[in-house]
Amino acid sequence: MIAITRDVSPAIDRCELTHLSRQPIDVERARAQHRAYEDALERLGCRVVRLDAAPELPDSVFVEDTAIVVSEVAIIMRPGAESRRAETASVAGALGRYRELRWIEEPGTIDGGDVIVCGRRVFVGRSSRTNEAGIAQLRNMLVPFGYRVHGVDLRGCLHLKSAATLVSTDMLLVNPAWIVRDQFADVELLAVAESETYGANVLQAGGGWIYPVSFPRTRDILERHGISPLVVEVDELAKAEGAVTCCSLLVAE
Ligand code: CIR
Repeated sequence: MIAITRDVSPAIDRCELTHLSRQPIDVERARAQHRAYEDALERLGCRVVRLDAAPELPDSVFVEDTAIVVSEVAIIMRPGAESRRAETASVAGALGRYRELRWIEEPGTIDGGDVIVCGRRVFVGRSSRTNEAGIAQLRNMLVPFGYRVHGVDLRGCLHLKSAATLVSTDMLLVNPAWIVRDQFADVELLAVAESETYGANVLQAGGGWIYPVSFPRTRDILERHGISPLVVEVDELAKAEGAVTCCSLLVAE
């Protein structure tokens, strides 16, 4: 498994913010947390391919939003925030070594953080970043490979993956307040601890999981279900509204 990452931009304190108010971000601390996250990926058996920081692109550390990768193809997103569109070029350059590329085009917009690939089912959140035209383009690209693409509603959060992430092929960790349960038929839903609103973002990578230290109650719930994640500090990156899935793009070799 390859994990594509990108170093933290020195301009990260000019990041997009939707649900959080701006707080100063310590770039060196964010970088240290990002390195520790990359170490965790390596401990899980991933080979980290780190792209250079982009000083002019504040949110570029959040590579998840720029593409989705399945075994047949990589689809380069057209991010919903205009300030993030230029992030895709260098990610496409890296992904082109491993997959044939397709591109979401205007008027479509999708952030990769809105896309969950669950076996042959693909859930795409209708968010402030992802529109129906983008979902329709993604569907047209993936249906020929045997995937079913389902648009799902979310409320109160930035991306679908703020509200739900995969812990296994048929189980999602979710914040029930931010999704519509019925839209995930046949998938087991494991709820976060009620007090840990932002706890639904866990990264399954290589042979295990990566999870923020900040959600101990939900971690207990995961452990009780046999999921023992490596724990990382990402509170500096969280000030930019990022979490653990958004800092890598996983490419199965
Ligand atoms: C943004 O608003 O686009 C960034 N500040 C945060 C993106 C986080 N991405 C993700 O969770 N997939």
